[in-house]
This record gives sequence, C-alpha cells and structure tokens, in this order.
Amino acid sequence: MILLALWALATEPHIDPDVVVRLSDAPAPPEFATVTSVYDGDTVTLDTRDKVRLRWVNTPELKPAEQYGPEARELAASLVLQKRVRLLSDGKRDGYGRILAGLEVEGKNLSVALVEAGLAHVFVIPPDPTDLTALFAAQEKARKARRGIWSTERFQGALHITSFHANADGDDRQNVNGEYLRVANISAAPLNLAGYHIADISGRNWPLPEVIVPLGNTFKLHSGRGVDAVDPTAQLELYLGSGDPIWNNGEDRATIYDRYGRVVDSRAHHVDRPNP
Ligand SMILES: [Ca+2]
Ligand SMILES: [Ca+2]
Repeated sequence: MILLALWALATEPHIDPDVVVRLSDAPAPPEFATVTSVYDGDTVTLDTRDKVRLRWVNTPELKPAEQYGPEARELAASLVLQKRVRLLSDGKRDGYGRILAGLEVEGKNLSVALVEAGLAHVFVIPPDPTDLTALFAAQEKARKARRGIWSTERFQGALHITSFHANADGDDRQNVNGEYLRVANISAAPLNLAGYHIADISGRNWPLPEVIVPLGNTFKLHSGRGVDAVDPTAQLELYLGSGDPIWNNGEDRATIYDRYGRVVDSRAHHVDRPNP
C-alpha cells in the first residue's frame, strides 16, 4: 500500500491545465476543505479527495526539475498543508477533472503569496473576470527585486514556455497539431508577437503570427496548419503551419527569439526512451 502510494506520487503528472472543461455532471467544488497533501507549488489534494490546480499562477516543476520548484512546494506546504482552506472557484475543472481554484487560508491568498515570493508567475486562463491587479503588482515587485525565479535565466525574457508537448497523441504525422507548446506572457504589458520566431534544436525556424498576447495570458502554439484563434478574451490558439511534425519525440529544444534576434526563452524536451 505504501509502495503504491509512493508510485502514484512519483508518476503524477505536473498539472498543466491544457484542457479546461466545465463538467456539468461533476460535483460542485466544496467551498471549504482541508488540504491533505501538497504535490508541488500549484497542486494539492483535499480531504474530499478532490485535487486542486491552483488558479492564476504557475509554479516551477519538480519533474523535470526546474529551479525553485522545491521552494515553491515548500512555501505552499507551509501555508496550506493540514489547514482548512476556502476555495476560490468558478466551477471550472481541468482535463484531469481537477478543480481550478484559488486557496485562501487565514485571510491569505496562496497564489499571491507565491508570486510575492518570486516562486510563481501569473498564469491566466481566460475567460476569467477576476481583478488580478494585486497579482500583477506583486509580480512586478518580485521581478524588480530579482526574487526567486526572476533571478534565473529562464525568466529574463517576455515569454516563458510552460509546457512542451513534442510527442503528439498517436502518430505525430497524422496529428501534427497534437504537437504544441504553451507559452505565457510573463512581461509587464500586453505583448505583440510580430517579428518573433521559434527555432528547433537544429536551427530550423518558423515565424510567430502577429498577435497580441494579453498580460499574464498564454498561447498554445501548434505545429500544423489552422486558423489562429486570436480573441483576447478566450484561449489563444496559434499555428506554425507545418505540413509535417516539427518536434522530435526523443530530444529537441524550442527557442523563441524576439524581433531583434534575442533569445526570449528556450526549453528542452528529452525522454530516456523515445516513444513512437
Ligand atoms: Ca513529435
Ligand atoms: Ca506520438
């Protein structure tokens, strides 16, 4: 039993809320619950057995290890583990059925605490009418102080690649758009992607479309052909327009450059044994 629990912990995927669904037949999230375990900075389990993906932020991953991942987990655990929390939810769940919610404990909002400490960046899943002024202000303070993630190389540019799905579901040649990256605007203002491009490990590169990414929002960047979804109040879906898969399933690296040719962010993808 203990072994099984350890196995489950070790193999639990980092929550990237890629598919946000409102499950009409899923039970409504509780308003109050006790946090029984903290997986990483933005993922916890409740005594109701519900899992929660923290709203409004993204923390560094533990697996694969990213800088400040352990510190983010540590801060989250110190604030909410074994505590009675209030869930700030609008009923949305992610594709894994996990509740998307903020957590409030003793008048403190965990998302704000993580951002203030430089252990998370703001991550908005639209549509979300919440007033995020305090979160953005906290992010700018942490950035100016070069606190936590803001002291590291991967957080110096305007964009941050938060997930890299190099291996599409099934045969990548039949599912070119199943290859995608999710990229967040971590700058202090809306960002126009005009003139930006993305390159693979061998230096092949593709221009990004001329689209404005709202502050704190993300865009999904698919390899294949499609019509860009550019409504700023919904999830941005952008297409590189390739007829073939772009990202190698075994090992690759995505690097985004700005209009002056400066690296904005770069993220490696590697699996020990490449999947077909
Ligand atoms: Ca691939
Ligand atoms: Ca595949």
